[in-house]
Amino acid sequence: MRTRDYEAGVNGRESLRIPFRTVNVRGLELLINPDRFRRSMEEMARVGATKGGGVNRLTLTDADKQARDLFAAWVSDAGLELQIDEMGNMFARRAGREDEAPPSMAGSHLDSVPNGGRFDGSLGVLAALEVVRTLNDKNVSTRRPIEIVNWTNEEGPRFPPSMLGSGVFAGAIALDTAYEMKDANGARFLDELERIGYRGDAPCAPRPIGSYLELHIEQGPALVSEGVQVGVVEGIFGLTWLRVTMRGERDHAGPTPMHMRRDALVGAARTIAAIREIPGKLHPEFVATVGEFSLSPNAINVIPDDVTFSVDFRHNDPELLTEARRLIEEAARREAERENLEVEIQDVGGSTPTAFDESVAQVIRNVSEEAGYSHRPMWSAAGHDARYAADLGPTAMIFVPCVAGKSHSEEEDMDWEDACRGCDVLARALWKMADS
Ligand code: HGY
Ligand code: MN
Ligand code: MN
Repeated sequence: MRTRDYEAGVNGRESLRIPFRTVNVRGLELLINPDRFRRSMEEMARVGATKGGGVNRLTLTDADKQARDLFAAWVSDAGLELQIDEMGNMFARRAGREDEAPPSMAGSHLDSVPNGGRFDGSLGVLAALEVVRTLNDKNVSTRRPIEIVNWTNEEGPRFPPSMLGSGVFAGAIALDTAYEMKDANGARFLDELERIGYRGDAPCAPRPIGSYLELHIEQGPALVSEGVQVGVVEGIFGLTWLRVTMRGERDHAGPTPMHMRRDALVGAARTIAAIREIPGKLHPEFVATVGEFSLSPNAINVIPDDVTFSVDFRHNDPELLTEARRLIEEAARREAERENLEVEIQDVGGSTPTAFDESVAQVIRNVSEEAGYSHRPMWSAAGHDARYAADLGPTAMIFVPCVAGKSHSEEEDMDWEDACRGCDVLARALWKMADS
């Protein structure tokens, strides 16, 4: 893991070796305690740590359990009441003066993609924890209760679709559907949730929320390329996940003449090449990705007869998402016919584009101004649990830059100053929302 000595900038502490790119945070008037926040981020980054400086914490694995247990211990140390629901979503609650009022929520996720980054998700959960620790330090009460959330299975690669825990919580996905999901090895979601001991009793169902805030790295190049410190996220792209299977005929790679072949890999390859051209036909911000691919028998001298690949496509215009799906299906059927293959297109999940709440976005703008941080409006092309929280109450997100905009990779990195600034904006905004 790349580490650098932490400049003794905060409280004059001696150098501490941490895995973050560090910059002097002396110049920031922070509400939060940057040392304590960094230590928690650093300790969480060790859970499922990979040699390349990232984390491997697929949902409901032992590493996910370890992260949950660590978070639960910190929640208890902070004197919060921990509630775990039927999907394993974790809600750490700090009482409010009017404790019956719908809570002000803030959170994100502790699961990761395979060999992902150590900030994706963790930043939002641990920044929310740091805000509550700061309110405790300052003995500040809030009108509303505050709930920090660690959502189950935000990422999705093991048990698609992504944002599963928040999707069930918002009533968009049925609990039983989630429970019966199976991973590539046939393990069932419910069995894994019980195995790690996080199948809670609290109902995983819609309830009123006063507001929801999520701090996250941008995972894209806009903020870092423009030198802007805070992204005020006003909405989130819709995304659709499909799995396409093409079946042909297994045969010998030698004696089978080319005109007699039904090669599933050729049909899939031509379809994938066609998919790559679709975003350019629709919109500069339209994106499409083939991320999963499997074929059988995967033998050098056998014509492949069975190929499955995923398609992930996103935009903030629902009509373009519909058109993209039509074009993808058209390409798959065309190439299947050309190679005399069977083709099956399966829905794996998705979510619709959603505008966040303008009043919450305005609070983020105001507190960023107050603190003297530059900011700009933007939409998120990455999926986040805020998408489903927005169905239950006023929601918006705070983005901060990450190095080169890179994410879902062990190279994911950020300047410590940006992490602190994001946490500071979350503190100021959550404090306001919880007293509103
Ligand atoms: O896929 C996404 O955008 C999110 O990281 N789960
Ligand atoms: Mn994330
Ligand atoms: Mn992610």
